[in-house]
Parts: sequence; C-alpha cells; structure tokens
Amino acid sequence: FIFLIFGLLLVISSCKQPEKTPEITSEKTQIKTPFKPNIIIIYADDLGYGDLSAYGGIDLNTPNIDKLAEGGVRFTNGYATSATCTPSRYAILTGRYPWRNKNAKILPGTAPLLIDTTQMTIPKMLKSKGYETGIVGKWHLGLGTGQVNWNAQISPGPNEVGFDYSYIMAATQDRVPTVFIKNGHVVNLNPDDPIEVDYDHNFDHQPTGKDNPELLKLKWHHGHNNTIINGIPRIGFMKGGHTARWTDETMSDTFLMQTEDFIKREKDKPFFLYYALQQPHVPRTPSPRFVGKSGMGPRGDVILEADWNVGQILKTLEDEGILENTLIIFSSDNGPVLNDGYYDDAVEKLGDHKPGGPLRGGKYSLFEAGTRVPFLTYWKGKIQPKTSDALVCQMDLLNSLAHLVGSNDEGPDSQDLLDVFLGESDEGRSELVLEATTRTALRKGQWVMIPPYKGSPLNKQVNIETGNSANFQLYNLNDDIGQQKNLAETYPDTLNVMLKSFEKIRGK
Ligand code: NG6
Ligand code: CA
Repeated sequence: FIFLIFGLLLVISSCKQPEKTPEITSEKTQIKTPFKPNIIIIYADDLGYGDLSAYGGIDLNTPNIDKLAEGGVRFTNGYATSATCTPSRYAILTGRYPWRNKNAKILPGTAPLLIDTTQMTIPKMLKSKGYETGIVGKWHLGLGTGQVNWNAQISPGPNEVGFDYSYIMAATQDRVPTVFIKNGHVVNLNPDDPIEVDYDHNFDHQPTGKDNPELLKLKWHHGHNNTIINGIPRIGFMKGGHTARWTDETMSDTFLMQTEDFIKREKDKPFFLYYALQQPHVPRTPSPRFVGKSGMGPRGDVILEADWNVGQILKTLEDEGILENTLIIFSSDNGPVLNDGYYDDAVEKLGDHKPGGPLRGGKYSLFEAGTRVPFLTYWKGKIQPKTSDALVCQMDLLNSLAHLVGSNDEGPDSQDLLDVFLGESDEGRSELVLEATTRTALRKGQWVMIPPYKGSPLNKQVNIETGNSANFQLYNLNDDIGQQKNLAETYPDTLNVMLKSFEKIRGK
C-alpha cells in the first residue's frame, strides 16, 4: 500500500514537472528539483530611471531592452544599493550592503580587490551548483593586493571571487589603465613596452589633458586631465602598453563579441554571465554606426548602442536555441549624470528627455534618481509579463538566485525574493538602506527618510542635487515621487519609526 502511494506520488510529481520547466514554488523548502536556467545579468553604467522607452522615455527609443520589459517583469521600485558604481557592484555580487565596507567607494584603477576572496558571491554560489561563470565588461572592484604589476598575472581579481572566465576593463573607461584584462593578463601586451600606472605622478613629462589641450579630441570639464589616450584625457597617469591599449569606439563591439563567444562556448552547460556594459558612462564613444543616431549627442548614441547590443544577445540566445532556458536580469549600477567631466553635448543636446524620469537627483545623489534604476527580469515562457511595484534591490539577487538553483549560500543583507523576481508575488522588501557617496538614507514602505548631512545641497560640477540638508527629510513617494514636499515636521511619529529602523539596520 505504501509503495502504491509512493508510486502515485511519483507519477503526480513527474506530471507536474515536465522535463524542462519544473514548477518553482515560492517557499524554499518546497523546491524539489531546482531548475538551472542560464542566468545573464546585463548591468548598464549610469543609465537612469527615465532613459529607456520602457520607462517612459519619449525621445530615446530602446526597442531591444523594451522587449525584456514587455515580455518580463518591469520593476518600478527597483534599486541599486548606491548612487555610484563600485559600491553597487560590490553589493550586487556579494549581497552585502556596501557601506558595511569602508573601502567601498569609487575606486582608482590601482585599488586592491575590494571583495574578500572568502566572501560569498553570485558566481561562487552558482559555480558550486555546476554553473560555468563569466564576466565581460566593467569590473571596478579593484585588483591585486596593493601594488599591481600590470605586466604579470594580475591577481586576485574576478577569477578569484568566482568567475571561471573574465574579460574586463579594470576600472572605468575614463580611468587608466586603458587595456582589457583576460583572466588576469593584459590582452595584446608587448613585454618590451611594459605598462606603468600611477594615480599621483606623471611619467617622464608625458603630455596631459591639463598641459596639452591641443592634443585633445574630447575636452575635459572637470577632473579627467591626466594622461591622454586616443585623444581623450583620463583620470590617472599611464605609460607603455601601446599595443594593448583599447580603441574606445570599438570597446562596445569587443565586449559584445566576448559575450557572444561565451554564450556559444558554454551553451550546453548552465552558465552565468555578468555582462557589465560601459554605456552610458563617460567618455561616451559610440561606434561610428551609432554616431548621431539619437540626436542627443554621444550620451544618447551610446544608449542606443547598448540597446542594440542587448538585441544582439537576444538573437544569439535564440539562434542557439537557449532563449527559453535563460533568465535575463537587466539593471543599472546608479542613476544618470549628464556632464560627468567632459564637454560632450550631453547637456546641450538633451532636449526634453529626462534621464531620471520623474525622480529627483541623479548619480551621486541621495534623492531617488541616484539609486532607483531600470530593473527588469525576463525569462521567455516562464515569467509572465507584468509591471511590479514591489521594492527590490540588486543585492537581493544572490539569495534569490540561490533559491532558484537550490543552494543554501547567502549574502548577509540579501533577501530571497525569487517569487517577486519571477513575477509570482508583489511582496518585496519592507525596507532598504540607500547609499550615495557614503551617506545613507532609508526607504521603508512608501516613505523615504534622509537624515541631515553637512555639505552643499548641489554638486556643482555635475549640477545634481546631493540630498544634503541641515534638517531631516521625509517624503511620501506614493503621493510625491519627485520628493518636493518634506513631511518630516508634519509626521514626527513616522520619522521616528524610520529612524529606529534605520539605526537597527545600520547597527547590525
Ligand atoms: C568620478 C569622476 C567621474 C566618474 C566617477 C565614477 C571626476 C571629477 N569624476 O570621480 O567622471 O568617473 O568618478 O563613476 O574625476 S562610476 O559610475 O564608476 O561610479
Ligand atoms: Ca556607474
């Protein structure tokens, strides 16, 4: 009799779980056969909440990313942890609040690896579940242990925190060294022309953006006046490595090719790919195919270029027959900025476009546009299209993906929101600490509380409001998404509740 029941159960469960799409239930304990789709995170750099047509942008048409939005979950309350790159990237990979690590600030190209090699990361977790893991694109989480020799094996780096394959730029497109690094080795390096990098001192009186404006094809507005490479003045000084230096205008194609090669190479295994686009961070250098296409100058053009790349990836997945077996997550590391240090017409040619949509602030800001970003999950045939208002953060991907693949690994601040990411529930986080240049604020329910901070209310260089004020700020985002009405004095009790939660999380 027991065998009969057992047999029946087996039959039922095999009916319920067709070979390729077993049922994924929302409670961790109920997952019987974890499903292992390929997972791709596409992570834009400085793309704002209003920069995609799927998020209401009217003057920029991004049909390929829109396809993800129309066929998946489009989050309206999706957040990066931070309003700058390094901390957000730290959090998405480790599931840990970046402000818990005092070094999680915008890093120079010479900074040591920020992630501890013993820390849990998404690629590590997936690797232990049989995934082939790769990163292509922007790293910006430090390399080595202090003194990097760019002419030898560069380690530790992505390969030591869980990636089987890495093809990266070390920091940002505007920082030296301006070379690609593949699995710890500078690509195309000629040993007779070694690379040296220094963020404090110039080498041998080399020309700089500051002293040699006549050599520039792109003028600097603030910062960005050190070594000139390809006519573009950078942050930091660099010598040598001429054969290895990237061409800015083909960077996008190089990363796309690497991405497509990785997908084709690993298509028979479950794979995890972290595709970290460099667009639309400065310097904005679209391939000639996209120059002038947006009518908004290089910033708009590179957004179209990034959108095209996403279309190419979808096509590759389709051609390889694995689109329905692949979960794609799209987001951005922080909010938008127009003039981030170069004269590139981003301000002048903006027209009516609003990179932050209805949100206040932008990159570097504690106001919403700093951290609230486009956030999409797409899995053809598995995720039903919808818009979700659930509060979710990139930091939650670690625990959620762990749930998906049947792993118990977790990040200290990551929450398992798998059912939310799959569009099966709208119950996201109840609260989230937001960070901008080491200052923090709290989002809880519809409220956001920004404690008093010293410093200018306006970052004049980039012309973005910082969120600093001598007073507490409290906004009700349901009625006031643009954060115009400070209700701190009107609702002292709410402010108090917010403060208590804030201190509790910060003190953990
Ligand atoms: C800032 C740079 C800015 C950008 C940013 C990092 C100056 C004056 N500004 O220091 O141009 O590179 O760092 O951006 O140098 S992020 O998206 O990687 O965080
Ligand atoms: Ca960024």
